[in-house]
Amino acid sequence: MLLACFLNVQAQQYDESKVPAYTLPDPLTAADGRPVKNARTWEKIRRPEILRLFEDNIYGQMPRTFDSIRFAVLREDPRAMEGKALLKETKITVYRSGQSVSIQLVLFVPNNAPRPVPAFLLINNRDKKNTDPDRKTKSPFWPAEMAIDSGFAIAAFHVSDLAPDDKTNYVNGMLRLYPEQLQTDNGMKAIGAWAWGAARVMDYFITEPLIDAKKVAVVGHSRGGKAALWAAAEDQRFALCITNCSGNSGAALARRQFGERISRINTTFPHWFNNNYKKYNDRENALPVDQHMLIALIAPRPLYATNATKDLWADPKGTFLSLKHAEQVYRLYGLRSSLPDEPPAMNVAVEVPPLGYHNREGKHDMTLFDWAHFIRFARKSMNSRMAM
Ligand code: GTR
Repeated sequence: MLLACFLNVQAQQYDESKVPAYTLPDPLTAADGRPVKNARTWEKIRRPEILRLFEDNIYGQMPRTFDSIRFAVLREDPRAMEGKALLKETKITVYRSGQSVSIQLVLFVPNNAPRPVPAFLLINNRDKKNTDPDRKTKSPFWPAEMAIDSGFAIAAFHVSDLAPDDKTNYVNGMLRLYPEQLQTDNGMKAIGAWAWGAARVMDYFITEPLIDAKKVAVVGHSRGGKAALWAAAEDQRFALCITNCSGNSGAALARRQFGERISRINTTFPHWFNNNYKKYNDRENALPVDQHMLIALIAPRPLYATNATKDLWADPKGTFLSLKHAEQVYRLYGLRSSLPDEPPAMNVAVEVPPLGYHNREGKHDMTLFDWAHFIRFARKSMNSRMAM
């Protein structure tokens, strides 16, 4: 067993010259061979096909129905952050078939910006202290003061409310409402559950007069970044997606087999993706999709992806290439990407919508540098003619 683990770790590689030749599945050829030449055919035929392929082969189904949803205010402080912001904590409870699940949402809204305001929503996969409503802990992972000073609301929920991040306990969350998901090979697991949670927060934002629900960015780091991508792909109400160091099964191309691979992620985290995904362990080329098609599902909405130079595990180049290969779908909407042909130098941000990217100096993390660029990109997205 130990030896097997060791061999598995050894199988990951960081040598660009060892990236195999590969052919990506074409986002613009429909299953019946028809070329997709305009946004209409993309939306009517090809986009639903690709969404289905991701559901069936990677992230699982996304249940859309439930019996009811309730929003209960737990705490409201109009003079939080020394008067700069309103703090509102809300319990979002979803009911189905006699079961319920609750999401605890922390939200700060700037007091000096015209309401309703645009918002960032973080899918928090790290310690809850990172999103401290009392601001005793001020973490760069969720720099609420920075967002508030920039005129944005900022919200967060913790992944454990939806599915504990654990291969046995992940079922003890929203999946209690959807036990049928556990009976099928294309049923959702933890990453799907976290993305589903983001969609329920959006259900709440739509009823919240403080928030401009047409201007909500879903943000996630690493495994949270995978969930943010999936949330934005599944729920087109998100105006913008920010995926930080999301790597394998996130924004990085699987076929490059660089850094983390499908076999490894499925072994270490068997509770993240559906059962069918295990068929692609060491068989990346057999997948009917690659991750550029996940980016394409977010088009024409703006997307910002990041990497960190010391985080080769998440394949910075493969992430950049994924965005490049999604450009063709943005073009169907008349949107030109400003991404250069080659990845930009370290710390150089391409922050022109619809596709933004940077590779920050440093390790696997989400920092003030990253957030400063998210804010600039979100601002530009809002000021342009695009979705946000
Ligand atoms: C790693 C995993 C990555 C990424 C990361 C994280 O162990 O291999 O895919 O999700 O965890 O979430 O920080």
